[in-house]
Amino acid sequence: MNRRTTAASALASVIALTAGPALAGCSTSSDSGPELKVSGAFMPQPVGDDMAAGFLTVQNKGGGADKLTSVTSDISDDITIHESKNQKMQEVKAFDVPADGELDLERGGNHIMFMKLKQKPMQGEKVAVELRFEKSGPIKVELPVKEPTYNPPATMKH
Ligand SMILES: [Cu+2]
Repeated sequence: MNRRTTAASALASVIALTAGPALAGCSTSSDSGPELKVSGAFMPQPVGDDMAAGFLTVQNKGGGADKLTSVTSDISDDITIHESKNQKMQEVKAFDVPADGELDLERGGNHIMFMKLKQKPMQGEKVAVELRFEKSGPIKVELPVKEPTYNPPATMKH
């Protein structure tokens, strides 16, 4: 009699234990989205008073692609993103930030274009911008203002 009761409660606890992992299995993993990080940002001190360009790299360590869709800053209400092709630049709607890859904005290529500057950024200052993406939340970055001819050394590309 006593023995049977023990067996029954042992069986009950086995059932209780197996219910646990089944519930835990409901949690979803979210490692498939983009994971963005910005590095190497700078702005060459503009030559004129009216417009400037900004450069940076957006790294994506996540498994999902994203897009840079717009940029805002206090120094200008007219900021667009441009690509350069055959020595000419043109506005684009978005830049791709590939999954497990990066978006490079660099001199002679893709860049952020600041028009109708409210004040001219001077070397040594920093320009705060906010990058907006299709999927990821906005990222705030400070662009150190460098000499007009500044070009960072090329980094290893993969
Ligand atoms: Cu441009």
